[in-house]
Amino acid sequence: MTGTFTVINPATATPLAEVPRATESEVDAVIVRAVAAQRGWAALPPVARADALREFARVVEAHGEGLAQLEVRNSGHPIGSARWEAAHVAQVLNFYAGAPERLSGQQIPVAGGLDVTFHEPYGVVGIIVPWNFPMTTASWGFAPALAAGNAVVLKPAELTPLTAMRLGELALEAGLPEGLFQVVTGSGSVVGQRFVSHPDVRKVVFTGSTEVGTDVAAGCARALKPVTLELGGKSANIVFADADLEKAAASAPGAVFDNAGQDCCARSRILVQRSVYDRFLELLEPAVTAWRVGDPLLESTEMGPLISAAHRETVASFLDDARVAFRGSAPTGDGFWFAPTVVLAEPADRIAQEEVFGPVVAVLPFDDEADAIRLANDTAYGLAGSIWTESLGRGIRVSRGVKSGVLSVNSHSSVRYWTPFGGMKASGLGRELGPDAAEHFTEIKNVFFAT
Ligand code: TAP
Repeated sequence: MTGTFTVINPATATPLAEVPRATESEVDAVIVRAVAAQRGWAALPPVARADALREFARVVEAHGEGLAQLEVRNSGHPIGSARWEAAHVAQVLNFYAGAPERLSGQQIPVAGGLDVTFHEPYGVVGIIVPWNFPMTTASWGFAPALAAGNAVVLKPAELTPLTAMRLGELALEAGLPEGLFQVVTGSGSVVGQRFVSHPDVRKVVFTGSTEVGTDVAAGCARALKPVTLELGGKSANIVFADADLEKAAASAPGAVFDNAGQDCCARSRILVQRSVYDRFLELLEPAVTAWRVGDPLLESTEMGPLISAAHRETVASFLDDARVAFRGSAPTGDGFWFAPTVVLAEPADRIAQEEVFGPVVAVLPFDDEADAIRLANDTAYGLAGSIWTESLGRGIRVSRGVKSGVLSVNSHSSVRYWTPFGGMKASGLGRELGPDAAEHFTEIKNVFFAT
């Protein structure tokens, strides 16, 4: 190790842990162990891999409270959210524990013999995750990858490595073979880049910013390895005049301020039909000012701090030339606090185009359905979005017109482990979760048997 780095509690701005910073040769040693472990894992009967993943899920569930408490301290997530995240990891593992026995190929009619396809694991899969949802984003990669017979090397973000490290320990406690699921802490430019360049890492899953994701994809292209990218977003929450306005306004803060806006699916643009624009803002204001920001260990807290002092500065920079309509409140004192903020914007404004990744939402008016779709699509991103209308036909038309990977009508839900998740345009490449995710961690081999 070339040393360690310090992990900070963002709610108190105090040091929490010292974590090893892996060197490139240490990453290479980890990959050698992964290659060895993968051979034995892939050779197991499918039912044995399924049982092992169910046991991993059981152990994660049994340690759910500990994982949640750790996430609160490392990421500043409110305890209720952190408990949901820990439970979600166990659910994702359980869901993909059903996959090893379902990864069947095809028998294809051919002349003169028998043609069969096999779904074969890539080998070692490298997973690189960001700091905003450290546990869940990791599980979306490692659960289906392991189910499909791969070994996994996981690099958590330097800001939030603690729950990933704990999951690595729990995998061993659950009896997964040594080397099958390894967590490597260190910098993106060393550990992440080595996953991209190492010939024995045969697939990469990257969740993070569009900027770094583009570099990772270019590196994977050079190494001729597949990559899944889950990147940034600037999702629209579209409110039509015929919507249940009370419900739309009451739910809008949660759709953007959840996890302090550090959410790739944050509905950070609210597009409101002009005829109800003033009324909607009147309804939104009390919902925003009532948003409870504070100690993430309190059950009543809805929003914790931002992840770091540097990130708080970046978020604040978006307000320099913005028209602030109203703000909620946040603690003063230690911790990287930022009050929920509502800004009135024009389509070309920076705040309406770029991902803030903080608790700031831009509100923009639109005229009609076509205008709403045009504005919703008027950013580089295409991850998520919501449509509020009482008209079924409008809900169908607009959801088909908006170029985003995950949309919901009269709700803000984006994530269910059994439905596909991922972005269009600058928001990503490929899909995670859903019924097909384990297949995405296999290569198809076709074998012809002459008879
Ligand atoms: P990034 O700065 O892109 O970092 C993401 C991960 O990549 C971290 O582990 C980072 O390591 C690593 N990394 C940095 N440079 C690298 C390099 N050159 N090669 C390989 N890996 C490298 O993103 P972030 O700031 O942590 O996360 C915020 C972004 O993630 C937002 O844009 C957000 O929208 C996006 N996000 C998307 C989703 C989905 S599912 N679409 C989910 C969550 C977040 P270090 O820790 O060392 O920097």
